[in-house]
Amino acid sequence: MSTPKENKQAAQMPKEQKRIKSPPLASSLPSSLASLQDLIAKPEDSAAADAQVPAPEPKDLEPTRAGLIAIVGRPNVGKSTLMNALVGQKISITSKKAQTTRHRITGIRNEGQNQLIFVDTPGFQTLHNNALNRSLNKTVVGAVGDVDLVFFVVEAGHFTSSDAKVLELIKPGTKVVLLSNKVDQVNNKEELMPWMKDMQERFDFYAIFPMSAKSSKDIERLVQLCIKDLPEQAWWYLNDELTDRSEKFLASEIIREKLFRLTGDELPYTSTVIIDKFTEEPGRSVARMIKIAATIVVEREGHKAMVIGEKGEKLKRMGTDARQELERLMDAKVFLEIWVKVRSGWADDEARVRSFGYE
Ligand SMILES: Nc1nc2c(ncn2[C@@H]2O[C@H](COP(=O)(O)OP(=O)(O)OP(=O)(O)O)[C@@H](O)[C@H]2O)c(=O)[nH]1
Ligand SMILES: [Mg+2]
Repeated sequence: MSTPKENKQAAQMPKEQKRIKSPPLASSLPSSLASLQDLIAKPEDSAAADAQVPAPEPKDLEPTRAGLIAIVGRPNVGKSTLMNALVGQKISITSKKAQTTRHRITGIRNEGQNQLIFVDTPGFQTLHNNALNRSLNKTVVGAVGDVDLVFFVVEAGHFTSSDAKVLELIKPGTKVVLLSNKVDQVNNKEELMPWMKDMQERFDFYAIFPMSAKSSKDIERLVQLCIKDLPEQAWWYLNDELTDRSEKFLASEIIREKLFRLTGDELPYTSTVIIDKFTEEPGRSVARMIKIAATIVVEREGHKAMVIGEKGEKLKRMGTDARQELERLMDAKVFLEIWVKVRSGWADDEARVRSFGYE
């Protein structure tokens, strides 16, 4: 887990490395489904939700608050979708494929005098034990260490042994909110009540919150729920910062997202993206021009053929999709070149996993 000092250091990184702009995500999210929070929120929460909002006090009399909130759970439960919705901007990639997130990614949201610092984490792995997965799990363990709140994400109505293993990582005494996500996929929401009762008996959750990460109404309620738990202290990040990650990192992630989305299940998760070149020049007709050269690393020749596709069609599409999204996010003209390389067994090789940028 990063310390306030490390976070402050991150806050002092050169601005050009972090300038990420895109239209707000929350406004494009589907409208909320009838949510169950009213049925289960603790009494003080529902009272707070129903209460009249008091007139704001003069700003300089209000204390500032800042707090760290780790988002953890098994793979594919919707952690990164949630993180992006909370921040209001895409900073963490998402896909139907498990193991999409591979790094700890910080996302910042400022709400009045409050700074909420969310930490998205890789899905905790319990199936395969290779060097890559050990590294991902280490990242998760590090992230739940010293935080003010943990969002423990599960799929509504499900609690598997993989979910239980994640819960075991959390230090006793930590406030844990159970986020029962993807509630939009549950047809009869009343059926969730016995499951939620069972969950409350299993663990002393601070709150249980059925929700959909794709519902802007649910996201706003979740933000209000956790604001009161932030400690009174100075902000860690500057007002306009959204993430601790650089544009170069974002570029590799967006390319990996397109790789995952366009290849689906046929490509094993052991593929990665390396940025070989990332340079910015002033453009003639645009303010920024960014040249990126990237390599997709796969484990076998067969995988390489899969990524390239017939007559190079798939790779071309990945390049176009990634370039267009990066141009939007970075507000720049982007030139993107992607190569594909085979490195057999890289995910089992500790040194190589580290050389590819994993912890
Ligand atoms: N229907 C529905 N789908 C969701 C919701 N939240 C996330 N998803 C989908 O679930 C899939 C996985 O989402 P991610 O956000 O990538 O999940 P993750 O937990 O970050 O996954 P890893 O990084 O692999 O651990 C994506 O296809 C999302 O669109 C939700 O509330 N409702
Ligand atoms: Mg993720």
